[in-house]
Amino acid sequence: MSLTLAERVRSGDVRAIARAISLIEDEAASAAGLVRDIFPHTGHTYLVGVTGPPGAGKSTLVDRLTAATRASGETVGVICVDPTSPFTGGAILGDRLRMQAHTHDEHVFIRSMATRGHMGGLARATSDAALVLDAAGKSLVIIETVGVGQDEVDIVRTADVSVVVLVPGTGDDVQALKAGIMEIADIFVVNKCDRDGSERMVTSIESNLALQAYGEGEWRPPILKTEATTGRGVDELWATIQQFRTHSGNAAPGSSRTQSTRRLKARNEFRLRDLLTHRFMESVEHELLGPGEFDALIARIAAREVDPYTAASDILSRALRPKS
Ligand SMILES: Nc1nc2c(ncn2[C@@H]2O[C@H](COP(=O)(O)OP(=O)(O)OP(=O)(O)O)[C@@H](O)[C@H]2O)c(=O)[nH]1
Ligand SMILES: [Mg+2]
Repeated sequence: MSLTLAERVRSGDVRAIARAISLIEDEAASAAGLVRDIFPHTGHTYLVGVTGPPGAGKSTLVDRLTAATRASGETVGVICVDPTSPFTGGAILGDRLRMQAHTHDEHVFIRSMATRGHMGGLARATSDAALVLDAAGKSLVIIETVGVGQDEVDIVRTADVSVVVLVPGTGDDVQALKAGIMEIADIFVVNKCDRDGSERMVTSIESNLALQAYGEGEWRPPILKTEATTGRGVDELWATIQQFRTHSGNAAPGSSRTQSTRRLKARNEFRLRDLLTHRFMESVEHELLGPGEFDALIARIAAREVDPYTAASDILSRALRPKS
């Protein structure tokens, strides 16, 4: 009897994992069934989100971090999220090359994913891909994203630990990232500390943190310095991730325990809300409304023939009307 894709994923079959993630990426109809089949076997992976501005050295750092985690016996899945570029067509050759160190390690699975389809599609796809790696038995999954949009913030926010990578000499970055990313960082990394200005960057992050109030026993994001190209500081980063895990998982009663519970709730709430919104909009556009009707409605709003509130109410009442 031949095994199902879900069963092959669970056995850790590399080609099955790749195939499963492709189905998810393509939003194939069979992806929902796959997630349904593997879901009961997930929930064992620790999810590490790594984000930061373009070129900060995230991939180099993730590569080094992977080596460090392997040395302590973790099996690792890496997902690099590539904001689809019209110039490269989303190919992420650079990351592939930088991560070649692990190509012969059967306990490391590396995959890049690109934005496709609707808004929010990326966060949905990466969280499903992480489920696949979870079901395949990876003890650690690292997701690398460029911290630019809401999608990226969503991805990192729902990870078990969020690592924000910044580099010296780009004080503007703190400003640019502050909106979403600064608040969700559990650990700050100032990479490229071989360059001038890394202390200034640390100070700049510290003054940002000083504006926030941390309660008794609450985790205050540490700021680490790394040089990903040589691996300097990477063991400390791995140790800090483990400290955070211990802190949020089983430390003193009270705030700490609730922190990981809150993360988990946030992740599942995000999943459900996101999926429901996506499904609802799909059925509105493709089932409830006739061909072209959605666009026509948008044009009518532009022409001030109808206001957006009335348009939305009309759609909603049509969607909720019992079928006769
Ligand atoms: N000097 C120095 N260069 C570094 C360091 N870490 C990474 N780099 C270099 O910075 C460049 C970008 O590194 P990547 O790892 O691709 O950076 P990234 O953040 O993954 O880039 P994107 O995914 O394209 O946003 C490469 O040329 C790296 O060799 C470091 O610690 N010091
Ligand atoms: Mg990268």
